Amino acid sequence: MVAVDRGRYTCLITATGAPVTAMRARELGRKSVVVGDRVSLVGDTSGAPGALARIVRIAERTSVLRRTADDVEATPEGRLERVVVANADQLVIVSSLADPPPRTGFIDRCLVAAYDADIEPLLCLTKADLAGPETVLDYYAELDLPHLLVRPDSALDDVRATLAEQVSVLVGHSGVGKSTLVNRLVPNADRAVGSVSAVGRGRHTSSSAVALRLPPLPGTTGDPGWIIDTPGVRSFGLAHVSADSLLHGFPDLVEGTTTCPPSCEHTAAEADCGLDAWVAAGHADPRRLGSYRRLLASRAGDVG
Ligand SMILES: Nc1nc2c(ncn2[C@@H]2O[C@H](COP(=O)(O)OP(=O)(O)OP(=O)(O)O)[C@@H](O)[C@H]2O)c(=O)[nH]1
Ligand SMILES: [Mg+2]
Repeated sequence: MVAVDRGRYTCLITATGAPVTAMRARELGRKSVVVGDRVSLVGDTSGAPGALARIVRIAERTSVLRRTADDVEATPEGRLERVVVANADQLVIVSSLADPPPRTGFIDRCLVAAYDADIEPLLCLTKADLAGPETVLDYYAELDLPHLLVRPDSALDDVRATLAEQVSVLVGHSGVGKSTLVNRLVPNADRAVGSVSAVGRGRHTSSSAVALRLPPLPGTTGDPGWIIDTPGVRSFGLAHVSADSLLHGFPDLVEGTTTCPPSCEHTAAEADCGLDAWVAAGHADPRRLGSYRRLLASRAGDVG
């Protein structure tokens, strides 16, 4: 299933790639169908104008990317339906280097979500024509986090190679250039692109997730992969991730907890938390520890 609009699901037939419009069949019960789901269809699967098939089964998912709109409930965007994508292999965290500026706190949250969903994270830094990536890359220096740099005139060969044979989902703030990138990668994608001036006033150019098949790579017959464009988000709520699992988003800190006393919660209030010594010894960036502890605190309801 590649797109949904007001209860009408666009599905592509596996063998032919032909689009079919479908609705949920009653037998699905309360199960939601999300972009990326592999589904079984019955009824009129001709794809003719006006034809409507029914989704009767959702195949077991290899991954589920969840986002909880937990910490922005007071804003209109916070009440938006959470973004959920199924069967993605790669989480492409899109962050512009300027306009809007990068926010490592947001990227850290996406990393937690990726590790929690068992999806490989990839950092995609856009608008490299406006600012350099050094500050962001320095922050992630201790992490084995692959990254791509995108500028309006870059050839995108490295991007295409990284997306090949994968189902990749783009996530990021509004205005960072997700749809711009998708339009460059997929001719005829026709994703609406916004102006950055609208960002911050709660305007999102893309309003729903869409999966698109990437065009074949020149000179190869391999699977070029799929890319899923999603609407911009203000925050990446992690209420569904347990406090223990939060640490998985910080692989640079994990080893530092081996010297912690039993049942250490790793907060700043823990007198003997091993993470303080780990950072003091230069094994990890103190800003990463700060970010981890802010996440722990926001889960406990101390900080927004
Ligand atoms: N200078 C510069 N501008 C860019 C680049 N990529 C995108 N933009 C501009 O950034 C603005 C927002 O781009 P979009 O692609 O609509 O951003 P988006 O992430 O899809 O935003 P939402 O759909 O709201 O989540 C547009 O005006 C683009 O032209 C880039 O590499 N450099
Ligand atoms: Mg967009």
